[in-house]
Amino acid sequence: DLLNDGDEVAAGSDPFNPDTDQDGLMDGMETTSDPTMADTDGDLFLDGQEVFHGSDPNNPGSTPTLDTPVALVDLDSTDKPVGPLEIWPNDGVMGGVFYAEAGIPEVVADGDNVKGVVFDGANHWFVGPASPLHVTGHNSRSIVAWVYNPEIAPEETVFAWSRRGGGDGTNMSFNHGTHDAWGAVGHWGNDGDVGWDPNQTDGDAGVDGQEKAGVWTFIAYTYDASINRTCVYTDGALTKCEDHGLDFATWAQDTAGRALPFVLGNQNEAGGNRIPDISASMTISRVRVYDIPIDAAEIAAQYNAELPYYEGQVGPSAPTITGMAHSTGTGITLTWTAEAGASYTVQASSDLVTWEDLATGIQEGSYNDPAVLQAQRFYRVIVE
Ligand SMILES: [Ca+2]
Ligand SMILES: [Ca+2]
Ligand SMILES: [Ca+2]
Ligand SMILES: [Ca+2]
Repeated sequence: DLLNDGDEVAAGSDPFNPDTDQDGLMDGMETTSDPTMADTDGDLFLDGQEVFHGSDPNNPGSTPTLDTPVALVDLDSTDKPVGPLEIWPNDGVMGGVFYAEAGIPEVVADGDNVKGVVFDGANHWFVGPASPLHVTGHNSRSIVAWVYNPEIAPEETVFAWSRRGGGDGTNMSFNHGTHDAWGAVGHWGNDGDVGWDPNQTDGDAGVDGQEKAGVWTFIAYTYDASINRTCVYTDGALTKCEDHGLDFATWAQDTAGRALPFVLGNQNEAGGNRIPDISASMTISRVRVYDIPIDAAEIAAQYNAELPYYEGQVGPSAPTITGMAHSTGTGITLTWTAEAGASYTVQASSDLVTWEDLATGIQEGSYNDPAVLQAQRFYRVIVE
């Protein structure tokens, strides 16, 4: 971008973030679109989102179909050599790199040769490209990650953008923590925050959530702006959803007007800097970020596809419900794919938000629910 790195650092801008208009395309990638206009053709879709999803950023008659997940960020430690990792290349469509801003974390391989990057909870985090404007504001987004968290603190950040400090609904942090209000997601404020406990929307009990310590676990976050709903998932299965009353206004710039970056293992403060307090103390193996709300089937498919790499340290595969039979007098019978040695919980809901346990400790792959006199009733099956 014609500034040398020393001048950029001296001026407070970021030599790794040369995306002048913050549309997700670095200046050098804008070969046909305008590098100083985020939406060159004025069709309300940013140049980056158009290019990533296959539409023409110079033709307002060409707009993206946002139904296929395309990873903007794809960080994968499993193909990296063991040892210090100062620069973590982004394999996602945005390109660029994440760099170690303070201490330099290391890639390690455990006894089963499963690789991840160890974050020490003090000086380890990475700063990446600027968050594009189409995942800030009141826009949809998703994050998935494979993490191994030996001990879980109330708030430990896996991936973040925007910035802390408020107001409500302005931050974006995906966490692996025990806090029932914001252990999973920090959007800032009680309305927006989400924890890992399906039965708690606030409070600080921190004892019965679905965050898992001491095992490899696949965690996922989705925010669907069209219905203002956040959902979080554990090991391919839905943990909980929360519907929000406020309009999100996720920050794109810091208080000095500089583009806020994606951050792995920490969050941005209001001034665009990072402090150690809420950084990750865990091993992170893979992270991907999307600019659409990916659905439950996609999350289960990703979990099942990558599970073999972590096999032996995580639980059985997420079950697939294979049948729902109804007959008068006996109710509804669910059947699913059960694995030997696994136990399952069946839950029901009338609104996909609040779930109740119908039965736990089921070893076989079927369950009969006699309570069917309701307008609508949803079911899910979770591996225990
Ligand atoms: Ca750009
Ligand atoms: Ca542009
Ligand atoms: Ca456009
Ligand atoms: Ca277009």
